Amino acid sequence: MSISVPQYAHTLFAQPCDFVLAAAESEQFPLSKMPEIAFIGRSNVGKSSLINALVGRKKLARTAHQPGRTQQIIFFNLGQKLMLVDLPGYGYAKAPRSETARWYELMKTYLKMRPTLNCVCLLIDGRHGVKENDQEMMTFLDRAAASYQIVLTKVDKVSSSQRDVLVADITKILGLHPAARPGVLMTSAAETIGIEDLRMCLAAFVPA
Ligand SMILES: Nc1nc2c(ncn2[C@@H]2O[C@H](COP(=O)(O)OP(=O)(O)OP(=O)(O)O)[C@@H](O)[C@H]2O)c(=O)[nH]1
Ligand SMILES: [Mg+2]
Repeated sequence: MSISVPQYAHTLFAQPCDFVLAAAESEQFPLSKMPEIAFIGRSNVGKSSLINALVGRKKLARTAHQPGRTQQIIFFNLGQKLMLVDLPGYGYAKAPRSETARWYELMKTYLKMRPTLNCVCLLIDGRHGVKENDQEMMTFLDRAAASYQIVLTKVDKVSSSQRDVLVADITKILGLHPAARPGVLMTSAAETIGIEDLRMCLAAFVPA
């Protein structure tokens, strides 16, 4: 008997999800054959919170009130089927320059050389829209030929008319970026909005 896509996605993300390791250098990236999804975006955009919401755990990925908390690349194994990767946030003005340069290099190495990377979720804070450094990241991902999905976060703080404007603006920008997947997903980790849709989008990378 076949199961529906929503059921498959729900079951996939209900599997146990375990911390694998936190890598500060590319030599530490784990060997893996699982399809991999990375979460990237400005500092404080809600990457760790979104990973927690996807796997239904409150404290798997560490979240923080202070921006710039995730400073390493953190790997999580979802039921031996999918690797979820929490990348350090970019654009935190108060981070020391030397550290920022190091994180950027690590992130760029990861994005360029990870053969199992199937999709990058590029998170955009729904309250702020696309910033210059988000556009730079899109251009970087285009050049690295890394396919990416735009995911709006914190939409619980955004009115429905603001959401419409944001989606229209982003759709225009996406036309300029060849590696961007079409469409914009709207999510709120705080109020569990759009989480099932994101699960379905990501489950498509996992063979049934
Ligand atoms: N209102 C609202 N707040 C959220 C949501 N998701 C995350 N936050 C808050 O935003 C802040 C940052 O969340 P994180 O998940 O730590 O963000 P991050 O992108 O992992 O941050 P760094 O690792 O520091 O780059 C925390 O205070 C969260 O509680 C959401 O859906 N709605
Ligand atoms: Mg984080």
